[in-house]
Amino acid sequence: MPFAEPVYVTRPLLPDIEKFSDKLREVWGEQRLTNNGPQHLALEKRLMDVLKVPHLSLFNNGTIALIVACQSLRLSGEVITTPFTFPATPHVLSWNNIKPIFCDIDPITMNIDAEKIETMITPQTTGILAVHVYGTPCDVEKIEEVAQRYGLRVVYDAAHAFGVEICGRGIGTFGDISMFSFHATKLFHTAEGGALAFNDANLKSRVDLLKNFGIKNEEEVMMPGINGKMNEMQAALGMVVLDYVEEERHKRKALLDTYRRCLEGVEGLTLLRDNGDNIRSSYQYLVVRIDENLFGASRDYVYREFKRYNVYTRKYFHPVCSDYPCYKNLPSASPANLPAASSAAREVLTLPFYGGLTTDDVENICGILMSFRGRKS
Ligand code: T4K
Repeated sequence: MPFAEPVYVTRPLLPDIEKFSDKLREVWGEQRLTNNGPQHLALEKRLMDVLKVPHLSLFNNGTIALIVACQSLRLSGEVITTPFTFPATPHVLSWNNIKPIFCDIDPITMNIDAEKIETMITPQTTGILAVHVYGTPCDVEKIEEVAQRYGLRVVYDAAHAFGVEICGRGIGTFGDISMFSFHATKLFHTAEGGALAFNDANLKSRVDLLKNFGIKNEEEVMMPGINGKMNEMQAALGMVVLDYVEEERHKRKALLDTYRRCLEGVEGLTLLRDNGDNIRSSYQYLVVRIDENLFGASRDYVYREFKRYNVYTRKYFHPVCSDYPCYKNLPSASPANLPAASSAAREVLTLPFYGGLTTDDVENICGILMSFRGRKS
């Protein structure tokens, strides 16, 4: 039976509207709508605690934050990155006049293959832009080792990794800078928004100048900055949403357990690996890989047929960025160079995953998926 109402891949975490109204009243009272107002300052402070990072700067979205991260580290020439990500990742390099060099991914974690990074380094390489895809941490130790040996900067796109910790250490403390996205579709959100986190205290003033046109004071403009500021309505929403994040994490954990109970062990289906007790999860996406030969139905068939049941899954991340017209002619974009990324992009499907779903909903979704078995493409 199709669902009566559409079931999407995600739905934003919406707090009690009265609580948000109360916060908006505070904003109205201050008559301060943007440019480092009290909500902005309060959220910045709270997020440093929650994410366990020593320094943090809020932004109007994650993409602008990542553009500023590259600027603030003065990246140039070539930067090694992954093709298996959202378009924003390589695009921020292009917007900084940097050539993305695509490195293949690890077939299990689907993150950049840290063992291969070294083979892509040239005299033009200035940095590594790695993504904690679906919130699974990259091989941060190996990446740091290679970066140190070659004097490269490391930026992590942690768009999916809100609240992730490795042995109790905040994921935003690895590398030179990490970017978090606070888009509506993320576990924690400010409708649109993002942040940069870093360990180096000296970066704070440079990042904050770059996101405010380079303005130091009324007399001095220090550099060609951009407008990357988060406004007070976004920050106020974030202050309220933050109160609901732990509850949402628990709900998602229960849904994940149901997905595992229903789908683990099914031939041809592989759920994203459980990262074990040392890794705190972001519970951001529920991803399954579909092996067409073993499951007897292709990922594209499953994606299409789900719609007939009012279930709207997503193929994050197909197509791979190296196939976009703007990148496909780069030598590193050749599919022969990227076999693991190409096969992941053919097989992955992101299933509905958000606290508003019930156990019954998830059991129904899994039942529908199982009914596609053996139906080929
Ligand atoms: N790096 C990585 C690795 C990223 O994944 C992203 C963003 C970025 C960088 C850039 O960060 P931001 O600049 O966005 O902060 C969505 C998000 O828009 C995007 O933020 C996210 N990654 C990406 C993975 O997913 P779309 O184009 O798939 O979104 P959309 O509008 O199709 O939404 C997906 C589903 O969510 C809809 O079918 C219904 C539901 N939805 C969505 C919105 C916006 C709602 O129920 N309510 C909503 O308000 O990109």
